[in-house]
Amino acid sequence: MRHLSYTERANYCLSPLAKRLLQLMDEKQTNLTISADVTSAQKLLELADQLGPEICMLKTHIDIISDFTPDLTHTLRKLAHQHHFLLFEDRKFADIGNTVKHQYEGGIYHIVDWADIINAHSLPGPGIVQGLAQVGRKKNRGLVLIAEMSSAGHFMNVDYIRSTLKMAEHTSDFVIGFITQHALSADPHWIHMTPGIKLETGKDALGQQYITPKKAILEHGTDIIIVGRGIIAATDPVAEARKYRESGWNAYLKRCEK
Ligand code: 5BU
Repeated sequence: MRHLSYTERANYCLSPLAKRLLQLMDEKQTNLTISADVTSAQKLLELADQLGPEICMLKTHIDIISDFTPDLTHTLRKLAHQHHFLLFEDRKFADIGNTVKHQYEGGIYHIVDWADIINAHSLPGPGIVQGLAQVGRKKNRGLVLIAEMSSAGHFMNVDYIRSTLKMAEHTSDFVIGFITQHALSADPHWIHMTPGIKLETGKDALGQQYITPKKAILEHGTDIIIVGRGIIAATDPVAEARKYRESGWNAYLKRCEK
């Protein structure tokens, strides 16, 4: 069977946000997400502005910013609108439903007000999805469940991954897909996102493991490549982002031909 394009798959999505993301990738011809892991607000905004035209999503760790003010997330939203990308806060919620509701909505960061997408561990069971959905659904947000991490020695075995997919299956109007190293399902509405990406395979000193964009998309069947240091630590991040973009996009085009 021929692999469907992102746009064709958008028709199968119950979540309007998932639909938008899939369409946006084809319109903009990019399946690249930048992981903007910097600690200064100004640096984050600079990256968002410079790399905005190349990406489908900008992934943040808002709690590593040392000079956070609400103005930062307002400006990030403006840039997201201007350059047509979505904001993904890599918060990795991992608590009971009632607690994650507060963490998502309140505190200093008010994540639900600016992040289109958040992620969570499936470990606590379905209550975590229900809690986040109570906050995020009414704002048309989307949740990505972490099925399989990129780090060496993680405990996410085949049963865990399978259970994560099963847990998501009842709530696909809010859960839009997975963080994973391999596609979990052939259902066209699920979006598979892969961190631990570099143009050359390898690892860092703290257990991160890298595969190439081509391997993730063509061999492992995932949809979105998430790249941090491969781009932001380069001397010319824009030129480097274009290389990753091209590599990820060509792999997707090749997959569509199969
Ligand atoms: P890197 O610089 O490309 O290694 O950054 C990867 C980013 O993706 C970083 O923000 C991590 O927190 C994030 N990440 C990951 O690397 N692996 C995972 O399994 C998950 C998130 Br979930």
